[in-house]
Amino acid sequence: MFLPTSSATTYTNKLILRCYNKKAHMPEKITPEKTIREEKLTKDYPSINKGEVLVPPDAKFETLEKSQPHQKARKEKPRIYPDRFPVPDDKVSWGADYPDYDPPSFVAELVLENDCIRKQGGWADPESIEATKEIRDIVSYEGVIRYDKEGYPLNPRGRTGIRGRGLLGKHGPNFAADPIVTRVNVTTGQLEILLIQRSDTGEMAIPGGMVDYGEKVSSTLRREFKEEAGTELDFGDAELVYQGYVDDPRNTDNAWMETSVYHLHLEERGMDVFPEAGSDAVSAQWVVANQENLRNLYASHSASIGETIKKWQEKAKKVVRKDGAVGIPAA
Ligand code: RP5
Repeated sequence: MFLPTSSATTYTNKLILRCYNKKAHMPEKITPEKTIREEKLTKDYPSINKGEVLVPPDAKFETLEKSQPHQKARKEKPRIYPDRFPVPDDKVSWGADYPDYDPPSFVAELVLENDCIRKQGGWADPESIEATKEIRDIVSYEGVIRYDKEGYPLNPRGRTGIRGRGLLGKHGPNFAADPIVTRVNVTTGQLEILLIQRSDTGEMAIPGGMVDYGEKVSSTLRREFKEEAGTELDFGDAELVYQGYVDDPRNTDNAWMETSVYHLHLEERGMDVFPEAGSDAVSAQWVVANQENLRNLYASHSASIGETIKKWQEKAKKVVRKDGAVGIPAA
């Protein structure tokens, strides 16, 4: 059927086709078909006292709690960012009066070059917020988004000391997916996590990445894991651990990272996974889940892994000791 359209409508339609499809895109949830299976370890599990447990059952990870103020997003930054305007603890919240607040505005050249209206296949929103709102809705896992006087979305965890989008392509939330893949090493009896070393900051991190517009989370998890850790895995059985804000050093007042963290426990199968660093990683390796290794990971990744271990312990009825050993809670 032919429907006549005005040239203005045709132009808008072209933009929508080139950029997004006008729908608000939030990555959907995976529904696992199977539940976690029992470990078939060849060795006996040690009995572990409460005080020796790496992640106690009542552990709380502030950065994963909605409306908790961020830390890294106002204290760290990529090298190309201007210095962040100081944001003291009591001024993080948008509700706190801060009349002197005058942060620099910064949008990376790479972001502007990838404006999806100007470039076929560009992954960034147009710089104009009005043009962005024409082509897609802005939605967040953190709830209703607040906007500033010029119509730009405001970071749900408060001030960051920088306006603009920085290195992030989208106004508001930029969606990522983080695959946390674990195994129990059958030789050592320790819980291990597959981590990469990021090439941008040099920090150890979960091998996650950005969800392409309209892409299924399971596809992102698979694609990113392959790209960064060199291994093909099926995430159909992965369990959702967390969905929301990431305290990422690239975040600004108007653009921030949000992620879907999924956990896939490989049991003994993990012993056949030999990671190889992909394009965005310096290295990819199995790392023992001990206190030292999990302390200073990229962005909120220490908290995401902590929450994962907490949930896994509950489900598997096991506990992880501070040195990574998997055992049974002492009576
Ligand atoms: C973090 O940035 C997310 O948790 C995810 O791991 C990562 C995605 O960004 P790139 O790795 O694609 O730079 O906020």
